[in-house]
Amino acid sequence: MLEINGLGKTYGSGDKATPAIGNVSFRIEAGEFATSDYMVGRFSGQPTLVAALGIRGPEGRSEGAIVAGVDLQWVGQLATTVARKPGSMVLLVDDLGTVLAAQPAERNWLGRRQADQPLVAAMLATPEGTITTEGPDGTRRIFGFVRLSDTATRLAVGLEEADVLRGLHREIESAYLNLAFLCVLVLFGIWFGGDRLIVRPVRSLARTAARFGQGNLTERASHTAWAAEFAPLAAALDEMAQRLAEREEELHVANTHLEELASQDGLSGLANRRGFDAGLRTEWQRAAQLHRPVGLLMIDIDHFKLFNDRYGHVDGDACLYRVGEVIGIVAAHGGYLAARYGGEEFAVLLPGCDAVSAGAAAERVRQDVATLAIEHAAATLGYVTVSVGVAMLRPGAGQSPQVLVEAADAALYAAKRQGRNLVVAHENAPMSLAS
Ligand code: GH3
Ligand code: MG
Ligand code: MG
Repeated sequence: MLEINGLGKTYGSGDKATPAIGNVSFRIEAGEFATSDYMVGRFSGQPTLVAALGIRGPEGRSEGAIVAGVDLQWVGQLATTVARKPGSMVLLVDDLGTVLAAQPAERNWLGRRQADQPLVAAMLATPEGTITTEGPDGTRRIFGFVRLSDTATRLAVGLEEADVLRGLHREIESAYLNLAFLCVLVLFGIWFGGDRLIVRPVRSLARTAARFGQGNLTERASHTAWAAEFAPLAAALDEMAQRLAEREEELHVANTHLEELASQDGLSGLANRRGFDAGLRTEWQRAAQLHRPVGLLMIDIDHFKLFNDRYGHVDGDACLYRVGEVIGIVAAHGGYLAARYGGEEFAVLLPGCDAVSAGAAAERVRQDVATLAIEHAAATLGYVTVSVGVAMLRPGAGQSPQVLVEAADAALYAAKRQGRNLVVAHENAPMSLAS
C-alpha cells in the first residue's frame, strides 16, 4: 500500500470520499491507477483531474507513484465543438456524479455533485443509454450518454427535445408528402394505363359489336391494331360476324325460295293465288303511276266437273297441268304473269298491254288448249276447251284492282253463257274479239 499525501484528501480504489478542491491524496497499491475528483487548479483556474499510478520495486513492493495533473480544459473545448448545434448540451461527470464540464457552462452544476439529478443518476446507473429529461438550464433534451473507456467519467450529449421533434415532424411531413405524391402518381398511372390499355379497346370492341348487331357485317375488328390481350377477342368477333354474314346469306336464299314456294302453285308450276294477288297489286300501282291500262284474262275449263266425274281426279289433275302449261307458254311469250287462280280457273295479267295484244293472247290460249285435243267425251266437242273473259282497265284514283278481276269474271261468265269455248271482252274493254 502506498500513501500519497497531497493536500489533506486521500484517494484510492474503493475510496468514495468527497473531494475538496485543492486537497488531494492517494492510497494505492503498486500497479494500481486512480484518479481524483474534479478540481479547479489553484494557479491555472482551469478544471483539473489528478491521476496516480503505483510503481512496483524490484522486490515487488510499492516503491513510488507517478502523479499527474490532467488539464480538463480540452474537455471543455471538445464540448464546445460538439455543442455547436444551437440548443444542444454536452456534460462530463465523474463516477461520483460531479459535473466536470458542461457546455453551455452551467455555473450552478459545474464542479458540484449532481448524483441526485435524473440525468446524472441515469449516467451513473448504466454504462450507456439515453434519457429524455431536463438539464441544468431547465430545458428538456434527449440525452445520449456513455462511460468513456478506461476512465470513470461519463459523457452525455443532449439535443433539445422540441428541436428533435420538430425535425422528426418535418421528416414525417416530408415522408407523408412523398407518399401522397407517390399515390397520386400510381393512381394517375393506373387511370392512364387502365384507360388506354383496357377501357378504350373495350369501348372500341363494343362499338364494333354494336355495328355487327345493326347488321353491318362487312366491318372487321381485326383491321385495327390490338394489344395482344384483345387480339383473340377481335378475332372471335370477326369470326362471329363472318358466321352471321353466312347465316344471313343462307337465310336470304331460304327466304327467297320460301317466298317463291309460297307464291307458286304446286300442280301447274304457275303462280298461285297469293302470287297473282301480289303481282296484280304491283302492276295496278305501276299502271296508276304511268297512266296506262292493265289487262287481265280469266280462263276457266269448260265442263270440268264432268271431266272429273268421267276420267277421275288424277286425270283431272293431268288435264289441269297440260292446260296450265299452254297458258304459261302464251304468257311467257308476251311477258305476262300466268297464275292458277283457283280450281280449274286460270288468270293471265297483262301489264302495259294494248287491247289488240290482250285479245290475241286470249284467243291464242283458247285455240292452243283446243289444239291439245284432250279427250272429253262428256263435252259437246268431245275434247277439253276453255272459255276466256278479257278485261282492260286504267286504274282510277284510289280504285282497287279488284274491279279489274270482277270485270274479267263478268266477261268470263258472259262467255260461258254464250256457249263456252269463247273469248269475250268486258264491255269496258275497247277491243273486237272473235267469238
Ligand atoms: P263450267 O263449264 O261452267 O265451268 O262447268 P264446270 O264443271 O267446269 O264448273 P264447276 O264449277 O261446276 O266444276 C269445277 C270442278 O273442277 C269441280 C272440281 O271437281 C274440279 N276441280 C277443282 N279443282 C280441282 C283440282 O285441283 N283437281 C281436279 N282434278 N279437279 C278439280
Ligand atoms: Mg270454274
Ligand atoms: Mg269450269
